Amino acid sequence: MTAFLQTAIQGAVLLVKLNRPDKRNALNDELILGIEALFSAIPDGIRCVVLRGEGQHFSAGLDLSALTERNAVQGLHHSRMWHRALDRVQFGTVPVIAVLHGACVGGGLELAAACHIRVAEKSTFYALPEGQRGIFVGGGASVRVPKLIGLARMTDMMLTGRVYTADEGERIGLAQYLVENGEGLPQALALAQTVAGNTDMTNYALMHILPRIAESPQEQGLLMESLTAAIAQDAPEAKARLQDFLAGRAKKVGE
Ligand code: 1HE
Repeated sequence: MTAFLQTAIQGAVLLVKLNRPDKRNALNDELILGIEALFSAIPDGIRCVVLRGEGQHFSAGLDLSALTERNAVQGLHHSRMWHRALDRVQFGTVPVIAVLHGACVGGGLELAAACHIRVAEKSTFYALPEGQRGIFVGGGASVRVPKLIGLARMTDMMLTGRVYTADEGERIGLAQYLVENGEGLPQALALAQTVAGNTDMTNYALMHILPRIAESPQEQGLLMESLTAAIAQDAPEAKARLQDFLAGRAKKVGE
């Protein structure tokens, strides 16, 4: 595996760190291919991933140094490589929680948007500088970012270079959690414990079925929902959890 990615296992959680701090975790091909390989082969026993960045920033996005050498067709293949890699993050085998701090810009935001939960520390800032650099997003932002914040906000970010602060980012939907600096990892690990404790079917449905339902016409979406609900409730572990609640052994909502 590339030295630009560091991994550690903590129980059922795989900790993954972007490890290129001298370049602000700029994402070169080695890193993107490393992400694709890692998320294609999550070890057995891992039930959740926590992804973060070494140094002062989550990621400065695409490594711009390689960009000047590519022609159009090479650029097309490069963008498709990013799509493959970030699809492995979004549609892999386990949910992924990103811990954001400092810059979460360009391709860094594209990577974060492929994760299932984003925990942002107060130092986080978000931007899509592609517009100002004369290029276009190529790592999936045009599909994933409008789903988080809406088309109008993404258009504004790219037309004007607008930078959103951590507080604003949480308000508009770039992150689901906002925490003090240094609290991102503990918060993500606590969430990861909960996620890891879900049934396999629940996590699979949330990662793979819900996004497809959300993009379906109503009739197909509702049918897929019913099928998913029927399969989920049929599982013995689901029945056991319901019995636990009825017998007063399970937590109430909010406990
Ligand atoms: C880089 C990159 C990079 C830093 N590619 N080398 N992304 C951007 O347009 C963001 C560009 N980066 C920045 O605006 C700033 O670096 C930060 C705000 C993220 C951080 O600032 P700072 O002061 O902490 O660091 P720095 O001094 O700017 O950078 C430190 C080193 O990292 C420096 O190299 P050095 O050899 O002079 O030490 C920088 O050149 C290098 N560096 N960011 C290459 N991005 C799939 S399509 C996605 C398209 C995009 O992502 S476009 C957006 C790219």
